[in-house]
This record gives sequence, structure tokens and C-alpha cells, in this order.
Amino acid sequence: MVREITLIGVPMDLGQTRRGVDMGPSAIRYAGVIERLENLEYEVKDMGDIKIGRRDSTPSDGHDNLKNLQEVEQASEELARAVSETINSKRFPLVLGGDHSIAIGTLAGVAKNYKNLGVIWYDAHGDLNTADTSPSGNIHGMPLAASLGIGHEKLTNIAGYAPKIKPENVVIIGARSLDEGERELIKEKGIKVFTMHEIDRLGMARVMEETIGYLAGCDGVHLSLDLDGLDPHDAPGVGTPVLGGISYRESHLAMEMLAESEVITSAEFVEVNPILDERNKTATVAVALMGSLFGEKLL
Ligand code: NNH
Ligand code: MN
Ligand code: MN
Ligand code: MN
Repeated sequence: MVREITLIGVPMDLGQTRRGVDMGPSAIRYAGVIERLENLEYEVKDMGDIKIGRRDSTPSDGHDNLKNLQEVEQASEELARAVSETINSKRFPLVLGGDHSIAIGTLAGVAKNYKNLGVIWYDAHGDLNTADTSPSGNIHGMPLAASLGIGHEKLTNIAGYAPKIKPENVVIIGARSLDEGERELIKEKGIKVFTMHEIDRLGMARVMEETIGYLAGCDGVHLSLDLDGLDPHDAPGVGTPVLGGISYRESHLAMEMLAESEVITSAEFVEVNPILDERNKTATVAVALMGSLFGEKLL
């Protein structure tokens, strides 16, 4: 594993309508991310935050069910550059969100640097909507589709190329809320999904073994971890909580297994909303999971 980490904050809240998720990067910093990683003997550099435009006053006017499209596009371009530069300077990009729309920019920056990038999408949702299938017009429900090259050109073509990833290199873990169009896309593209049903039946250890095996042919693996993948009891500070999620302990195990396998080459932790949280619990959980992902062990 690369021993140098660059933190990139993305105070984005324009991919959905609840306020407060723009404070996610601050909440995660406040929860001690830098100290946590430095204790594991990483060299950590915090590059600060990507600039985010203002909330569109006429959100979906003229953008066909894509709220704040222009602003999300601009931030994605800037984030893609920052992430790619980080990888070029042989550092590990750790992106702090912000709502999940930021994954469009993160993956645009990451995928440039790999021939066959794998993605682990840890989330209650599929994030496989397009303007045509989205029930909300919220772009945070679309980043996985956009990265597969599906959807509005302004979202699929960030950094000037598409697609970023192949459907056979994606594993979704924790799904329990999918829209109709997302279900169809999963079937059509044959995307690998471990829903809560599989996690309950197989157990997280087996799910992670299968995930790591499934992505074995990839030359890099990006972890996109939406805190709402966890159960709202363990991660209450998220905008769209869904009951019956992955526990804190299962998530720890998942991160530890990723650390042992040394497959992860970039990561982002998204949807931390301190306004909806209980005493910064969700950011604290995020930092604890980062600790495990980067190799923290009790003994
Ligand atoms: N599927 C819904 C939508 O597209 C909700 C998405 N919300 C998320 N995704 N938090 O991870 O609007
Ligand atoms: Mn507008
Ligand atoms: Mn998501
Ligand atoms: Mn989600």
C-alpha cells in the first residue's frame, strides 16, 4: 500500500436537497482522520476543499430532471483533476464528501490512471439512475450510472472521456433500496450485487472474499463508501437512511479484509451530514472505518 495519503475535501450538497452534507469534510476532519492515519505511520497531506458553486436558484429548470447540473459538472471537473494529480504524484487519494454525486469526479480522476479499474460501491442504494429513471432528479442517485457512461453527457464525459468503468468490474454491497430503472440496468448489464439478503445469508466474511476474488483481474480498486450503506442505528447522520443496513461490526470486518488483501488503490467516504447526526457519530464511524481500511489492528 502507498504510504502517502492526500485528503481531498468536497463540501458538495448540490447532488441532493437536504442541507448540511456540505459540512461532511469538516465533520470527518474534526473526528480526527489525520491523527488516525498518522498513528498508522502514513504521511498525510490535507489539500483542503474543492470549490463548490452556489445552489441553483432554479434547480431543475432547463436541465431535465438534473438538479444543479452545471454546478455538479464544474466541481466534478475540478475534483477529477485533483484526484488524478494525486495519483500521478504516487499518493493515495482519500476523498471526503459531500454527497455521493462527487463520485462522478473522483472516478473520472481515478480511472484515467488504470486500464481495468474495479469499483466497490458500498451503499444502501444503487446510484444507477439517469434523468429518465430518477424519481428525485438528485444527481447523488446517478454517479454509478454516469461512471458506466450512462446518462447525461455532462455527467458521463467529465475529464473528456467515457466510460470510466466497465459493468463487470463493479460490485455493489449493501443494496436495499433500488428504483425500477436501476433494477433493469443491473439485470441488463449483469452487475454484481450483494444485497442485504446475501449479506445476511452468506455473512460479511464470505461476501468480502467473493468481492475480492471477483475483482482479482483489476489493476486497481476504488472504494466508494456511502455511509448510508450502514444501518441508520450506527450511522444516523445521512440524508436518505434506509432501515436494515450493514452493521458497524460487519463494516469493520469488510474494511479489515480489504486492508489484508491490499487491493484498494483509492477511496471516498460520502454522505456524512453532521446536521442530521447525533454528536458527530457518523463522521466518527467513518474515521474508524478508515482506520481499519488503512490497516489498524488491535494486536
Ligand atoms: N435512489 C434514490 C434517488 O435516485 C435515492 C438515492 N439516494 C442515495 N444514494 N443516497 O446513495 O433519488
Ligand atoms: Mn438552472
Ligand atoms: Mn450513494
Ligand atoms: Mn445511499
